[in-house]
Amino acid sequence: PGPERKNSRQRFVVSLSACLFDFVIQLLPTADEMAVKEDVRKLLERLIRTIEPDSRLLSFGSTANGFSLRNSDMDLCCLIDSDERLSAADLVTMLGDLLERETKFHVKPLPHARIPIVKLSLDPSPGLPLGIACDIGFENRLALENTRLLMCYAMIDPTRVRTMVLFLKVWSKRRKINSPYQGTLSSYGYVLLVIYFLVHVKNPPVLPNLQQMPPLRPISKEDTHVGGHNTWFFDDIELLRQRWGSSNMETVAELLIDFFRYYARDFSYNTGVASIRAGLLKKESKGWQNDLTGGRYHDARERNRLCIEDPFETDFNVARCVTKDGLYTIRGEFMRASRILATRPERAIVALAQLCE
Ligand code: 3AT
Ligand code: MG
Repeated sequence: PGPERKNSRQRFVVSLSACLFDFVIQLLPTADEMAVKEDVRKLLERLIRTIEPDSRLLSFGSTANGFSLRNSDMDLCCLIDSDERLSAADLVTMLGDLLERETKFHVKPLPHARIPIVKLSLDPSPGLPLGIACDIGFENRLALENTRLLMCYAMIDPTRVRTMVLFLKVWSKRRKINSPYQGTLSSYGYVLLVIYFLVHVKNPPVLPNLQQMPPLRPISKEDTHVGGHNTWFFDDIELLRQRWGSSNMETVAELLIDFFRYYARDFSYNTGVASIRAGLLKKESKGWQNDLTGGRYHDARERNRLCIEDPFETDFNVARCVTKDGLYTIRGEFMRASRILATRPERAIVALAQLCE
């Protein structure tokens, strides 16, 4: 490119980066909101302890990993530190009854779901203008660990990682491609796509692979396995910050532009599996080809259109809810975003508004 074009590109990415920071900051939860959520967690923990005295209620998902937007729902996990405990289904039923009696929450127990949960919500009120939505699950230790993994990734390079993730969450919600129940991808799935891109696609990488770094001291299998899954990763973030200086100096805008281009054009959707643990894998090697028919599920063919390996539950495709139409829409959105950013409108703020229209 001639020097003039190069200059105009430089100006655009600098101003787009500034706009991205401003945009995202406005969408962060307020201190008030965080305090209310913590109060709700404590209240619920107190109530649960009337059923299971040795239990703790922990937060996971976006409220705990640093990727929370204003008014995002609360994911809570109840851990019970005793050997004789009720089944998750029984707990869900009992807790549902208790909360219905004792609180103002709307309560919906789902004891027979794949992962039994109680769904709660509070209507908006003057002190809580947007209400609150919350899911309580039981013994979901893997979710606590994957939350901690994402949080560690966020802490290595908070500015670039958090800005990209938060922007993509807003974008995917506004563009209506963030509903696993309607055949598109969960927030968790988008976060994994971002980390995959920053660890395995960018060269030099923006983030190290925390699951493949050598441990500082010998580790035993008991310490690292949860329900048969290896959940070890390098989590000494202070040390990592001293040691890991990425030589990738791209701005958040450059990374975002490249992210959209990569998933619009280059990712091999038909054969590839995005794994933050192991890089690009083949569907074939995991038995995730989408032409596999038969089996227990009528919709087996639909389940592996988009493949994202869970970092710990490696036989689990995080994007299994994405349908053929859903993937078509998502890729269309990646292309649209890529196109808008390639035209470099005069003002970066216009590009952002257009992206999230
Ligand atoms: P929102 O702010 O709620 O949009 P989030 O970061 O809380 O985003 P999700 O609600 O999608 O993300 O997921 C919350 C946590 O639940 C993240 C992860 O620990 C677990 N989780 C969600 N979906 C899956 C999945 N498909 N496989 C394994 N764990 C999952
Ligand atoms: Mg959530």
